Amino acid sequence: MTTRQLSLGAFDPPREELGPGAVLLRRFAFSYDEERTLVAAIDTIVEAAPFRHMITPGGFRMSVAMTNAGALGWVTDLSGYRYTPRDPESDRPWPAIPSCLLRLASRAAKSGGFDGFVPDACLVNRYEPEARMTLHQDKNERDFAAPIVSVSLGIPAVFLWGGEKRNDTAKRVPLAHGDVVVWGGPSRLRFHGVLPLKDDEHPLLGRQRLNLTFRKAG
Ligand code: MD3
Ligand code: FE
Repeated sequence: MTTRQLSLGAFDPPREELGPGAVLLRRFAFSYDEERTLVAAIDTIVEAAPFRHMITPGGFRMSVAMTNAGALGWVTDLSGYRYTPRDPESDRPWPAIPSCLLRLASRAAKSGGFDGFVPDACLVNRYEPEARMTLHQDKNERDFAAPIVSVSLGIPAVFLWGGEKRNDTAKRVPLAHGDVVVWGGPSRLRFHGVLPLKDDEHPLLGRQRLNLTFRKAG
């Protein structure tokens, strides 16, 4: 038996380095929990804070529907992008991040080289066929030293992995059900987006893609 085989623990996820500080862990989401457990946890968030299409500062309705969990939630409206402690639709605090999702995020961060990651915000994105996210940077968070951990579920998407400037050429990275990416270090402020979703059907989630992003926002 080789040293590598002997060193295998409960699992040793295949990892793809996308760039400095950015690590793709294929199917990592199901290493500790069954997919149904994770989907049920997302359902508890959506029951307390339903998906909604937010309006950009420029007045456009986002094709991606969103909600949040955690002490802070990301919102946009005509007055701008920001994090808020309450859901503006209900004026109640955002639901707590379910513990299985918190554990998933910190285990993934650790696997990507970021020990001690405790997110205070979980943005949940829902893409139906044709929904997209144009190239942008995530810079409403207070501390760029913390990574962002993303979890993809449901039908596949093509992720656009750009550079430090909007016009830098973007690499296309297919993301599938259960894939987790840790975006930290020099990759934290790179431009990124998602191409319009192709119509497809997932056995558990139907005709949609859910993406969770765990952040340290405050
Ligand atoms: C790279 N979401 O919610 S997740 C977003 O698939 C967002 O829904 C996309 O971009 C989605 O802001 C992409 C991957 C991701 C998230 C944050 C990043 C990649 C990132 C922050 C910095 C660099
Ligand atoms: Fe983003």
